[in-house]
Amino acid sequence: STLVAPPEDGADFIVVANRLPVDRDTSGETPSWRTSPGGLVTGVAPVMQTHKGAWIGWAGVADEEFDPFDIDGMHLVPVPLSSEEVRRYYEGFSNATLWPLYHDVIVPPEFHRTWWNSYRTVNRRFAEAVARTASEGATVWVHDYQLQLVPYLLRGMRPDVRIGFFNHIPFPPWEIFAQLPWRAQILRGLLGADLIGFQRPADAQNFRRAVRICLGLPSSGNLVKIPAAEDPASELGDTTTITRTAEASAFPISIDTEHLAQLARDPQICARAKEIRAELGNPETILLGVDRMDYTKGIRHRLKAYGELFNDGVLDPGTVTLVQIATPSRERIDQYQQIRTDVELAVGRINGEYSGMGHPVIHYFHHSYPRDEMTALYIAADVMLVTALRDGMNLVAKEYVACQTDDDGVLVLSEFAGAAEQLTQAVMVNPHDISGLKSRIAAAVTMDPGEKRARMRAMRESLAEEDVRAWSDAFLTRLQQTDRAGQAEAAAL
Ligand code: ADQ
Repeated sequence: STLVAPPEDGADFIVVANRLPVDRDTSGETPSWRTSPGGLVTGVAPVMQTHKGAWIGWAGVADEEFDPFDIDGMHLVPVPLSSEEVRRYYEGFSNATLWPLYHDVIVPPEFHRTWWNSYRTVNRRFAEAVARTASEGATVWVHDYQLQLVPYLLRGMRPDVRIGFFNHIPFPPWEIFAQLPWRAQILRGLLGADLIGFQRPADAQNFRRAVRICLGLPSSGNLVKIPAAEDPASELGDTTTITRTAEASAFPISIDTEHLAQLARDPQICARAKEIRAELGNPETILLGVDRMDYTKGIRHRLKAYGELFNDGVLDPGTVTLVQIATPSRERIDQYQQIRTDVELAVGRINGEYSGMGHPVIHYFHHSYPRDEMTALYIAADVMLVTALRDGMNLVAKEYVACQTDDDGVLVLSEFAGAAEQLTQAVMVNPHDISGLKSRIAAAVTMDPGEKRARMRAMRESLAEEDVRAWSDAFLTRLQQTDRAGQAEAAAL
């Protein structure tokens, strides 16, 4: 790569993510931007405000270029994508190659060289945008699987900046990752960072092991030793001269716990929760599922277990109902059309078989809701079902817990969600084990109030400490230390 000179008036803290935290609103006379406050915004907002911050990402509109702009105290730098790049880089390589590969190949990943080429092109464009925006010695935090080459490319252009990377999804075991034709390039891409963060220690371990096997680079503890020669043509670089180290370790992401708890105490939202219960016919038990419509979330397994419980006479259709919300997601990808069809078929069958007049056993919604309504649903629900087959973290599980301010609710949680490592008092399930899933759901429905309270209180207490600010603080503090530690380590070798 060619070196890029730091700009005069650059930003000293930069977040890089596939998407900017805004949506284009074209409903009015002149198009405008609407902020879409996600978890990441909350986590990095304090740093953005105390530094000269910038956020670099795609604005969500293909084939259009936008100038940088400011909104809600954030400086946003849009990176353009053509509609062909959206198909190849985003829907293709990111979501039909990497996403299934990194989630235990639940569906077969597709490998296409055209998609890979587009991924490289777009990653380079992102890296260039950062290189042009970052002040001398700036801190850059790159997010997620869409941008795994950015750390390496950016380091080539701007060796002066500190680079952190956080992977929001799992990192697969070598035995699965090895399928990827461009595995070495992806690992090198990530190793361009000083600190590579993962959701679970096991993900970090998988990454370091892949680096050892594929690139022949040794690690000690969480530190990977990086040799001088980073020869992109060879799978075994020169491991003799080590110039720096990169740390790969776990930083489990969290939520804005206090804000959610506040919403959950808001009288209007509590009234809405009561109203939801009434609208559902005041059943004895409300179960809730909230997911993006994605094959990783285990919605089919959940529905199968739930339906069988009526057939077995364990659940009574007159007193129990499930609210299943599945947010539309990645709808142009075949496998996402398939999962939607499968889920809708299952919902139809179960309702057809067990519902009474005016009492469906499943209320199914395929759209998204404002935060207030989501909170009311969390409060209204007696049992939350999180049955992901594989999930980096799963914030829904944490959000549900944060909203149970009266400690009255049960979380059924997949052991394959990263959240299982923090929410250890949940009712744990292996979603592949339908019999086990059924007995856990039944146990959750009939759990006695004392046990519910004890479990929920323990989980809420841990979330009060480990919120999304604590997460970003921990990562960014480590990033500052790692660089120095890395230099010292390298010098000592
Ligand atoms: P996701 O796969 O999107 O995130 P998750 O962590 O559950 O999964 O986050 C979903 C978010 O969307 C939650 O905040 C939830 O409240 C919200 N949401 C879901 N359905 C909604 C609806 N119908 N209306 C409104 N809001 C809705 C990826 C990884 C996860 C990881 C996160 C963060 O796959 O494993 O936890 O990133 O790192």
